[in-house]
Amino acid sequence: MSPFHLTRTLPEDATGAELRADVLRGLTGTPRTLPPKWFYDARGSRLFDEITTLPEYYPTRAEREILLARAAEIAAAAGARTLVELGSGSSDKTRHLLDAMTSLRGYVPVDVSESALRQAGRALLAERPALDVHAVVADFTAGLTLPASPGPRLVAFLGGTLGNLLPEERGAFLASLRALLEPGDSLLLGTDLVKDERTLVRAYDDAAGVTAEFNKNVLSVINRELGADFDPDAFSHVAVWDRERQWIEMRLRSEVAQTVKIPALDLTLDFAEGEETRTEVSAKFTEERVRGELGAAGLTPVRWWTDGERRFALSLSTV
Ligand code: AVJ
Repeated sequence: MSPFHLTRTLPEDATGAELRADVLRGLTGTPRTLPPKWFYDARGSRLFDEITTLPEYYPTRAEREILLARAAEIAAAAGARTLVELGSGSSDKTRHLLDAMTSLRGYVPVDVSESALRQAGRALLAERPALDVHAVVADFTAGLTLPASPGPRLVAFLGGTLGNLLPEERGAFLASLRALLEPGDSLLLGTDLVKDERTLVRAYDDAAGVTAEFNKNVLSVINRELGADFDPDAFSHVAVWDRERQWIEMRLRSEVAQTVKIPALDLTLDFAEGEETRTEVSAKFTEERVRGELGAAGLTPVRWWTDGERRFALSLSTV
């Protein structure tokens, strides 16, 4: 069996310092905001996994449908010896792709969660003992250095997570991905597509209330990590489609006028009744917009695949 390598690029305390900075900036700004990456502690990750199984939340199923149907085509077009996966999580959707990549020698999963990387790496090596797995614990939005690996490389960024970045962050992020690629390498990008408002809003405001729990979980994260006294039940979940900016916005609405203390930041916040804090943007794309943003980052889109209902897309780009 090939050894399992793991590289940490996150300093032990990076998360704490970043959370404090993000919460301070976001909750003292106007309007108040919180970055979506803080949803994902152990409970938040479990809730997200539950979201992906909800009848209303179509993106995961639509993307899996494309990967299943097109894995051989994607593998042939990329001809890669190394698969790099950003935000690999449990690597389960990637299995289809890995199985189709006949020239594959190495897999480089990149994630902020070391436990997810270890678990996924172990499971994968049990099935593919000849595969070189080099996991990287990193925040891929903060400038990424990859371990040396045989080219050509296929960098996969799936799940529609690009949409959680704001437009200006997206441009910088795609340019940083472009900078990682060498001639012959390619980028496989998953993007959710613009569709009717009802379908979009229901995907982010499910009947069982799982997305509401997921949204409020960020308050529990801040309570635990920063000693705050948010009462998650005093906030309600809001999901709205911003037609102009073409994104779904999740917010937490303060149901009453209330004061919240965040001791680790020496901060006291007054929330007005009805005041909303933006907790996530999830942009939806058209093919033209994806092409435009890839092109602006110096990437050349070469293939475009959607599911049968054209809800979600995978695009392949080269440099
Ligand atoms: C992390 C991009 C897969 O924006 O759809 C799910 C996160 N938020 N429900 C998305 C999410 C609310 C999700 N992705």
